[in-house]
Amino acid sequence: MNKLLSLGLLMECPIPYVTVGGHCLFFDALEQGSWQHSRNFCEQLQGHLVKIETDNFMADVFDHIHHHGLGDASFWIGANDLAQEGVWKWHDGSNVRMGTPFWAYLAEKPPKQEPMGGTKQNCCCLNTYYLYFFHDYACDLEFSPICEYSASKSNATDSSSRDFIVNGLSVNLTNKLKQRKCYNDEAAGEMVEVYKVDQTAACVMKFVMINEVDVKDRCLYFNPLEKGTWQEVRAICEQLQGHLVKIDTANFMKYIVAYIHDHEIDNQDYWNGANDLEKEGSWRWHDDTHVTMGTPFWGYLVSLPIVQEPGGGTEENCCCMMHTLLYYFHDCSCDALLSPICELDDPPPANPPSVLSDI
Ligand SMILES: [Ca+2]
Ligand SMILES: [Ca+2]
Repeated sequence: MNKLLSLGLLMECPIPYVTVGGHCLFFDALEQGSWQHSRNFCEQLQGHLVKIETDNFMADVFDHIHHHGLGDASFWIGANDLAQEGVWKWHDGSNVRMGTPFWAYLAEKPPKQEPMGGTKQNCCCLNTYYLYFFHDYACDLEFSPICEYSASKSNATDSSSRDFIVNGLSVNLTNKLKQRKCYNDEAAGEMVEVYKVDQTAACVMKFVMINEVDVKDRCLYFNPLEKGTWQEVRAICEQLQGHLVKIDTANFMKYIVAYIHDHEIDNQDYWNGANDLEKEGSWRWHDDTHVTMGTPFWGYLVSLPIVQEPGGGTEENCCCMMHTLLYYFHDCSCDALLSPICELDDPPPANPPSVLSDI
């Protein structure tokens, strides 16, 4: 990164805003009011109710709430379906992303995900009770505002937030087929669509490459037909020169969950690489890096009060993604029989350097 860019990252926010994830935000836990009141409150501060368009930014917001002692407050954000029931929008008219890992859920059969309040609930709240996952509520309830400074987007240089292509997953099938380039012939025809793949990208065997602005060069292999214990499917991944997938960013998680739904392999449950086998409560990936805890990664059991996973102690040491729990992380017994999502150890670069250029 060059010097100017790194200076840009040190963007200063006008009082009372603070920098969170490259945005200028103001969390006012003392102010309470309806969604409309909160929106007006933000406008008086040259802002708007915060727009949380990426999962990575959602993780930053959650992190800020927890590290600044705001964990008892519930907050209004900008998302609403006031103009048209069921069509959730931000203040600037852009669409709100639905599903995992943004919205809260009820673990029912079949699983149900918020928003579920119909015309009675048209405003989106990050409720402490629901672990700050998105939830629709009646707009006249009283919560606190999270304001975002309206000019902060033009100053921010956080590429994960700014350059994220909201509809990147909804490229039409023709485009997907044109862009797909990362399977051998054997795999062609089965589970082989990708979202955006560089023409020069090449994963090996049955791996598919996710190559987005915010998630680069990740080669994945989903096999819903294979089932095994965590150890067994880990061995399968290792035979393929890979490991059980390391889901290290919330945006990456979003693409994985979207892939599972788009390919209709969403009646299956999957293992990822996270485990606390070595030391109880210390969740690690295959490379010994720490697993990020909390929202928006980890799910919860719907009980009173709602408690976030992992909660299984020494009985449950492997991380599962269950379709009935909308693919949020849960700890499971490592002996459960689930399917692998493998990731290639050394993916080829999407743009390999040409040795013949400029000669
Ligand atoms: Ca509604
Ligand atoms: Ca455990």
